[in-house]
Amino acid sequence: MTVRIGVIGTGMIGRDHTRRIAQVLAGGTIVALSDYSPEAAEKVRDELAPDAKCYASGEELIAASDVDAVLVCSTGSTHEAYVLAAIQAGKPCFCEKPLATTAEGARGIVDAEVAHGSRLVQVGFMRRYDAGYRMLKKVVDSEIGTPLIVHAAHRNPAVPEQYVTPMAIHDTMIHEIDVLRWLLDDDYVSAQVVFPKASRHAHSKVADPQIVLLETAKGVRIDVEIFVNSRYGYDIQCQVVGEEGLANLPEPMAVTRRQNASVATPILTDWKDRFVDSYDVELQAFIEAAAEGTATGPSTWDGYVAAITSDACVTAQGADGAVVPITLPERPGLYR
Ligand code: ISE
Repeated sequence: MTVRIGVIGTGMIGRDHTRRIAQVLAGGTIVALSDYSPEAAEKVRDELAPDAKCYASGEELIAASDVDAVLVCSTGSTHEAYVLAAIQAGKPCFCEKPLATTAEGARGIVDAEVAHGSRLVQVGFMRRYDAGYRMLKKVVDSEIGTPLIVHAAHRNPAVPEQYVTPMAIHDTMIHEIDVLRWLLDDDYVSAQVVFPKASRHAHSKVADPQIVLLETAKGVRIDVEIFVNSRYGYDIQCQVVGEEGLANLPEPMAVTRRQNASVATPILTDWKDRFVDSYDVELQAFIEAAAEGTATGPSTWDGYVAAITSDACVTAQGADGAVVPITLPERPGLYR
């Protein structure tokens, strides 16, 4: 079966996912597009999916009888309503992060999916599909003994003026929040944020860098450095310290040069390049599950837990170094 897919939001990531489905992946076809700017949707249709129909609203696209599954790639504040509408229509739905902009909103989606009775939603936490993180997880699961500590870093070269301190959590560290839970098969119980001396390259509305300290239910301590004006590149680091050894996230493949009395390995600068292959793998998984009328991978529950944890981290940013507890409600059977 070819899954007939509608894409809501044809900006950067929506356009890129349209290209993937139209040109790279198997089993899906783009039949519908919509964007708050109709011209933007038409442009993507003309370039990548000439047979797709453009809809005036996401709601109309979801309701269309020839749309089997939906990709929500619009601006974050609109995700919740579209995902709820897709569940209501019983259609598999891939939602870019965040699932909702508030934990309460994400909870509403959990409740709707539980009421539906089976999984329909995959959240776009693509790092779980990255070959490097998958290799790391294999080693953590079986070779270095019980994990004790994680040292992680998320560095961007620079961020625009609109990027403010809470975005370091909601927009940037949200990836570590999800992937480290998955890597350790654990949940967080507390968060604390400390601020080192600020970089002179950071503009006035973002405290940069920051160190987020998380503690898990199993007692693992995690430190994540978020440094969004690092200048030198886009650099994602993750080291797990276990009882029997250490494991490091592999570096992206790059050609090392020995020249002029030095050894040099280039570092990426654009975050869109760093996990480019994992976007292909996550969307192929979505298409395959959608063909069966279901969803796999990062769930609504994972999106909800990420929202609760993000809120605690943002509270911790304003708590002068205090430890903020994280309490999760009981996990519904659907997500066990
Ligand atoms: C962006 O939205 C991402 O998803 C990137 O992975 C992250 O590095 C960046 O800081 C975010 O703005």
